[in-house]
Amino acid sequence: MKMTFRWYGTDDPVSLEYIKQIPNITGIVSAVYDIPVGEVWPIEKIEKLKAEVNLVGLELEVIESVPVHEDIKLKRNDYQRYIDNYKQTIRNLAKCGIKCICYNFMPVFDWTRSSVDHQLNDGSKALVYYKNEVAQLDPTKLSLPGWDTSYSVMEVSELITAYKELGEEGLWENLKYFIKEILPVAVECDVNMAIHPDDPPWSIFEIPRIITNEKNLDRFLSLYDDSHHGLTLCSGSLGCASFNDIPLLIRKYGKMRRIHFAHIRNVKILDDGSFEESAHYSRCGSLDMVEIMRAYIEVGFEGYIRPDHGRMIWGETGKPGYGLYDRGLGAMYLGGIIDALKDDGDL
Ligand code: DNO
Repeated sequence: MKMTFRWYGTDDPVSLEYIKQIPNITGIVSAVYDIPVGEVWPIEKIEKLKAEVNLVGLELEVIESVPVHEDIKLKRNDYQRYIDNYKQTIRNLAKCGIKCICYNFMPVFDWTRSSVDHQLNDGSKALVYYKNEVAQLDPTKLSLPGWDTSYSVMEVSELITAYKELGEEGLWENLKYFIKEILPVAVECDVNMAIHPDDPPWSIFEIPRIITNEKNLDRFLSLYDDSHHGLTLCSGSLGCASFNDIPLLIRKYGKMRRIHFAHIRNVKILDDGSFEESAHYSRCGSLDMVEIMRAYIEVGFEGYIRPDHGRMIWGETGKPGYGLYDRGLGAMYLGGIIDALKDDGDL
């Protein structure tokens, strides 16, 4: 396993030099952020990002994310041009040494929470999803970090209507088309495509969501019979629904060599199915992190792993979920579990 850390580029308040000081991090996960969704990522920009990362002695082998344009997900308007662009971006990334691309197929909204700075009992601030509060939200007025904010209120309303009309099966059809188009390129370039599950893994605002549970992950993987077609197994996204058994999913898809990237974080599931993002430490949430790491080690996982969302602690401010301190604690906790479980103590 290679322990990595997400970095949002030069605008990120967390510096590469600080990330480098976390003892077990060997690589950075990042993206080119100044290209509009759907356009080709030029080689020069990817090379520049890579050079910045390499300068501090870290690797850049994973991209999170290359976003999928809504026209592709809806298979309308300019979708074929955007798919061709996506293929070219895969080729360009491969030329720069990228081995794994994370992406998602969530309509309109990426991850969704009711609050990104909810104060927990210990004074730290965390992202939370309270079902009753989400039910009150106006989806056209939402804006969270990581979301594509280039859409106007009108456009978001139109998109929501289009997805409701498309429905789940329509979304599956469009995903299938996209996968059949891009995977041959990924295979040829030897790049692993790792879809990120929907977060949370259930439909929100009556918009379909399909990368949600074991049955649908099976269906997704059956769309293309090649190991380059795989998953970002996100313990927090899938694990906030008690119907998902994370160690079981890791063992199953890990044995099949379909997990390429592991996002590891803990969540505390509340009685009504709401959840709070907690510290990585097992006792703070509902997931058994030791069992999760045991599953990865058992299947001989050799892909990339990263601590996922952290709380804001010690007065840190910044991008919700992506501060330095709590993710640093998470990386060390996960590293400690790995060392304790592995016979040879080797990452
Ligand atoms: C949230 C992240 C997601 C993820 C994308 C992948 O913090 O896990 O935004 O990067 O869904 O495409």
